[in-house]
Amino acid sequence: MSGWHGWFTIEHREAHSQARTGRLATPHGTVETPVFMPVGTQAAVKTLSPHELRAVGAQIILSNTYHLYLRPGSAVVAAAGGLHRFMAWEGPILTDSGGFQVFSLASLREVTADGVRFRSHLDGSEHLFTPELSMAVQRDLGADIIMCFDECLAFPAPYDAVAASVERTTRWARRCHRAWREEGRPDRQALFGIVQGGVYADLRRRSAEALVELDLPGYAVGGLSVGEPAGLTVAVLEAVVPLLPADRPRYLMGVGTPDLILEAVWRGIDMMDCVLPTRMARHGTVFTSEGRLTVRNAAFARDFRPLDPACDCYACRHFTRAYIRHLLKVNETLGMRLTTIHNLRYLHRFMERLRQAVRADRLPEFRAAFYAGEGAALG
Ligand code: PRF
Ligand code: ZN
Repeated sequence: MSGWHGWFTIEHREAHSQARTGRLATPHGTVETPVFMPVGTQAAVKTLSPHELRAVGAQIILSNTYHLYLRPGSAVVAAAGGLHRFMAWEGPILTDSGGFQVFSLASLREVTADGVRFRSHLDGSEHLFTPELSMAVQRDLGADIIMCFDECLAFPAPYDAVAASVERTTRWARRCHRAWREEGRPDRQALFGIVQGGVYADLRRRSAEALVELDLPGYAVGGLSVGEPAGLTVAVLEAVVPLLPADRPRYLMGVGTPDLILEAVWRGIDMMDCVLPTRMARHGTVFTSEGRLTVRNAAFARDFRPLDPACDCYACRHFTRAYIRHLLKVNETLGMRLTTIHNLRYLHRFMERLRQAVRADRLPEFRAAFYAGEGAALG
């Protein structure tokens, strides 16, 4: 295989929707799509070891350029032999560009044509992030998939502000593309573009068309799940996906509830990530085949059933709701580890069931059964 051409192959197109199954071949193994990517912001999926991640069915994980640039610094990770070796995760990794995190975490931002000047949320030190720096840091981290440096505005944002932001994001994507081709590792790292444009159809189109012109290995839909109602998320997705090349992977950034995952896959999305399942778990809320359950609640003090009787995860095979509730109440870290293992296992099994439904041309049946049963209470 030469370069990224041929990284993605579509296996099956579902008969009643835009959904498809595929295989994404990376230098660290092949990923079956549609796929959910757990988030390991600081080079760790909070509370879990790589061995445990593997055991819940994780195929690829996401990490963050912004956080790793600030701590420990990309030079440390590069000296360790790259992010895979540093964290001892041998599977594929995707790094986000820092664009989104600079806008959501850093303070005193100043956006210029060149990039974003900001103060670290950790110690107040001043930094300038540019498309070229994001590409250099992501090259040194060595992820299999890297993302263009973009600007993501919160919802709602006025039309003129979004138009200017799309203009900037487009120019930054061209600079990322040049840096990746000339100073990066295009043979080992696939660069994905990120479509912005908020909820404005013409701006989404402008953004998508400019990125498609760059002929990138994959495309992400950014700027969603930033405060807009779920109906709008789905409407924008429906407008954007047809603008993207059918033979490239499509990644919806920051979406991770089972219902939105299902609606996104229905509309042709291949990859998703979200901190929600792991964050919810640490706060004591788990997905189950009967809906969401907050195991911290007093109602479970003497409930000696597993979190989800239908689940095959380590937590459900060995521990009761009452015990896990106790661990969470007394702040034993095992409690958060068990709920995290369970939620990730639940979502990876959900993705496996989705892929099976797509392959069998039974996505409408899967969707109807989901909303009649577990989906009614999952949200
Ligand atoms: N851009 C980047 N990362 C992101 C987003 C984005 O728009 C989102 C939007 N929900 C999540 N993560 N670079
Ligand atoms: Zn479980």
